Amino acid sequence: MDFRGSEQPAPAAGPRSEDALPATAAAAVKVVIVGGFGVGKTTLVGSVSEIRPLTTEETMTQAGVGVDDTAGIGGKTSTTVAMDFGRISINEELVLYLFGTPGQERFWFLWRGLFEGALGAVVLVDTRRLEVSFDVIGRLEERGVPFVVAVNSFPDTPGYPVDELRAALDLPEAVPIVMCDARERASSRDVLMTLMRYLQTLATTREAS
Ligand SMILES: Nc1nc2c(ncn2[C@@H]2O[C@H](COP(=O)(O)OP(=O)(O)OP(=O)(O)O)[C@@H](O)[C@H]2O)c(=O)[nH]1
Ligand SMILES: [Mg+2]
Repeated sequence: MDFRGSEQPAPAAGPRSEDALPATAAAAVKVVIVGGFGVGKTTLVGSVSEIRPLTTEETMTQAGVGVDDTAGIGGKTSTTVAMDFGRISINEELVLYLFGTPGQERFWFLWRGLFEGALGAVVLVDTRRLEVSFDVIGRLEERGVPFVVAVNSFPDTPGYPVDELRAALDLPEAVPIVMCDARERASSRDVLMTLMRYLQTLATTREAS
């Protein structure tokens, strides 16, 4: 028998202290991170999650040529084929569960499940390719899921006045638009805080009426 290559499997990683849910956690909210292909959804979930994020990245291959629109996202080598998952505690009591959606249209059939029970969404936008966000926003509006828009800044992202962006995306005045760098934990956290404040405002308005 040839034992070459029969390395012992690495011992299963034990539970990590940061994976444990804080004992004080009293409420959990499901949030989805949506947006077109390659706008930085996986990056945002990964930067902000306090647990090791679950990702379902697959290497992009020749098979995707002509199917996946990679114009404007040169250098990207992998893509989400099912979902991203992460978790962040906003305070001692409130925990957000983050679900990143796949950006490529051929995987959008998965959205239905990912949206179930979601209280709100973050739409990540790349201003160099605004058109990939139109359908995404339309689908959220159809489903009645409240959302905020986060503009992910890439090095050659042209400046885009917020008013023009709101007009281009046809967004109501009330929908918050924030700038972010999805690679930065603090910035990604700010986006989620904006969403939580917006949901709170909507709930208060609903109660008052
Ligand atoms: N400069 C810069 N690069 C970023 C930023 N966010 C993401 N990237 C890079 O852009 C590429 C796309 O990021 P992903 O997070 O995979 O995008 P995605 O939206 O999850 O992509 P799909 O799941 O394929 O739709 C990666 O190579 C990231 O390193 C950012 O804020 N700034
Ligand atoms: Mg992704």
